[in-house]
Amino acid sequence: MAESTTDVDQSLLLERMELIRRFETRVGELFADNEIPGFVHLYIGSEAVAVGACSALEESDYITSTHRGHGHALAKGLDPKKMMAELYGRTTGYCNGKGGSMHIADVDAGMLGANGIVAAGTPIGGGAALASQIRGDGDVAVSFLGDGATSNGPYHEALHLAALWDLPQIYVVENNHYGEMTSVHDQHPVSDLVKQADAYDVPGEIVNGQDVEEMYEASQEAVERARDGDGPTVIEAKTYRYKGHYEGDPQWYKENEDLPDWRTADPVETYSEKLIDAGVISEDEYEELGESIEKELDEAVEFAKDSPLPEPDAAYEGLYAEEL
Ligand SMILES: Cc1ncc(C[n+]2csc(CCOP(=O)(O)OP(=O)(O)O)c2C)c(N)n1
Repeated sequence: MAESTTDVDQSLLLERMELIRRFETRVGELFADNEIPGFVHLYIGSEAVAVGACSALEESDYITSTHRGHGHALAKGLDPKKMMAELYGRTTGYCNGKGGSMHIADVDAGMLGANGIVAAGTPIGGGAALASQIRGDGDVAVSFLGDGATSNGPYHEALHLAALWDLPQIYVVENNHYGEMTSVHDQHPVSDLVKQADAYDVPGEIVNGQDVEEMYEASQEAVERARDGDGPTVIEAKTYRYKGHYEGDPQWYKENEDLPDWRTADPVETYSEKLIDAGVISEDEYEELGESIEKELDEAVEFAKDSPLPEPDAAYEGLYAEEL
């Protein structure tokens, strides 16, 4: 049996990654069939990043997400049924069907929102971290952002303040090698984006974002540092965006030779093989896991389709806070 490198529940890591991979694959198919309105940006290829980072968190901790947020939401424990309903624009969705793919949020679960504005989650995470620091409750906030987002002002303002005030915030930079249709090398003067953390005297680490256990270990260290009052960390997860920027993107800008190299390090396949080889799960159990997730997704789609669309008047609801 291969030696276990981690104290975490390995089966749960695999389960969460498998759920994200299958949820995203299903969403891609439904979108192609014109079932889902709006834009959809899929997370396939980066499952280990969200799952590794969120597995180091408690339920009361916070995350902020990006326009590619389904994986983050599922990793934080959100319900695929309510997510699917939101994607379908139905009243039973997380935002009553008014948010769609880019605005899935569940404050009670610590998921402070996917976000259509690049880098906008970073100051929101900073606010959550500041609130936790003032309350003294030990909660931390993880802000996921893309490589493209690291050149946006809000990230640097948030990081600056987090460093100055020792906020319990962790920045997970998902370097998936593309920002929209441009390669990371054509957008950034540095090859390792984590170097930006030096400017704020913040500890930074590069992690293989295709390895869920490596991602978990790095996140756990950063979480401990944050809970101990020692301030923020930047983790640069090197990963890959298998799909286009959005569903329907023909990806003419991608160099074909990029893909095979990264696919050999597929985070879900390599981890399932590792756990089967180590005897943590059997091949049969792995197959059953896939089947049970597919069934859960069938039910989620059925639930979404059976749910009503919002009434036009609902556009006037939720504009102002009702309780302060
Ligand atoms: C402030 C802002 N500028 C530009 C855009 C348009 N836009 C949407 S996604 C994107 C690229 C983001 O790239 P990255 O952060 O690397 O995320 P990825 O799509 O690779 O996951 C851009 C420029 C936007 N939504 N918000």
